[in-house]
Amino acid sequence: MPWPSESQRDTEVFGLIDKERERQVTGLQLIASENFTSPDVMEATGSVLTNKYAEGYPGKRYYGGNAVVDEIEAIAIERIKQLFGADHANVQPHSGASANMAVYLGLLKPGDTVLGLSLDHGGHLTHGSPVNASGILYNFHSFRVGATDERLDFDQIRELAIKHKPKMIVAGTTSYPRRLEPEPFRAIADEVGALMMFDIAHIAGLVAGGAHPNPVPYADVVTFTTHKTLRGPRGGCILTTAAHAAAIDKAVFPGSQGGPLQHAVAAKAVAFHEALQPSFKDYAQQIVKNAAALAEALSKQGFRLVSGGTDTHMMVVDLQPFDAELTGKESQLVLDEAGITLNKNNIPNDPRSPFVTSGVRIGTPSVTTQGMKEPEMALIAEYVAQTLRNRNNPAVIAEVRAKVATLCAKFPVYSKRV
Ligand code: DSN
Repeated sequence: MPWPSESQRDTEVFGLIDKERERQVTGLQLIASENFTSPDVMEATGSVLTNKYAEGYPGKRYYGGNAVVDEIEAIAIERIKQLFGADHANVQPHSGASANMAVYLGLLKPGDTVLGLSLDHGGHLTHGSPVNASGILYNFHSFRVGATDERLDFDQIRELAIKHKPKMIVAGTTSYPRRLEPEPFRAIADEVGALMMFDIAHIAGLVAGGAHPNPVPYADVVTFTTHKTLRGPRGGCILTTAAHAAAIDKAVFPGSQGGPLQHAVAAKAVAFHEALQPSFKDYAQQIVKNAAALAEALSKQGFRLVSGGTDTHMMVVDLQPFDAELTGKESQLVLDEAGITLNKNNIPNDPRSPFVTSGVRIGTPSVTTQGMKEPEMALIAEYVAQTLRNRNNPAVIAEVRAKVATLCAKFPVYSKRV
């Protein structure tokens, strides 16, 4: 039987995809965990590889017909090992959360003690949140950022490690704007005999581009997503030392996943190729320069930056000094109307709930992919402030929406239809 004819095409969903493309390219995409993949990455994602089942690993599959898929997966593995200087790579995790859960499954026993950064201080759900399987299955204890400088406090982490004797220390963040030095984590892990896992989901592209220290030489395991600063398809990846390679592979398949998404694996390989090009270094550096420029411009507009600024691709903005009544929730909604997309985010010790929040998180990976630089960051800060100051004035919001569309038109994302 053939597929439905052209006249029966699902115009409803394809119409919505067109609408979403329009939204993405006519507005400012400032969600710190998003990016624009290249047309090549998208082509691989939408390829015939979506048809193939390939449980197992290159050279050891449970189905036939995997000669080509084996080559593709082997290329992805070699490229990511080269990019980060890793002993071993598993490119099959469907997401960052799947990657993290596979690491816990492979290296811990249920009930084992783990130390990680609290979600409301910039950690991740899979770093032991009580509502996540990590917090349900393992005995997580959380560290928090310092009360005054809002930075990681290694004295506190060391004290907690000595007190709780964790089997593993999880380093890594989703809304922490500062550099994550791997050495102090390694020193504490060694002191208490813990494994060290580094979740670099947010900063993988910065690490690959030399704009952030590489934790691979220090950590037992490094996990990340491929779709954030690394600019690949949605998905996850695990790098390990040779000592943990077999345990991690077994924990991904058959431990926690079935058939790998080989279209995503191929798209990862393409993204890794792109990240190996010299131009990716310029991209990573410019993301950081743009974030610094945006943070400075926002602070001139009266916002407070959590920890005083940023060393990475992102910043967390405390809205309270700008307007004590303004919440992250309302900011996200009204900025969306102005074509500026970001997400509400708790600030450390936030008096408001995660559904309301007193802050927003802003990132520069997408606008940097578009080619925007420091002068555009000053404009973005102006548009954000203008919208929020006039949040009850639809005419001003419409005016900003038009200015945002004009700015985005000067930096077209895709020159060919994707
Ligand atoms: N959703 C990701 C983020 O926005 O940081 C974390 O999983």
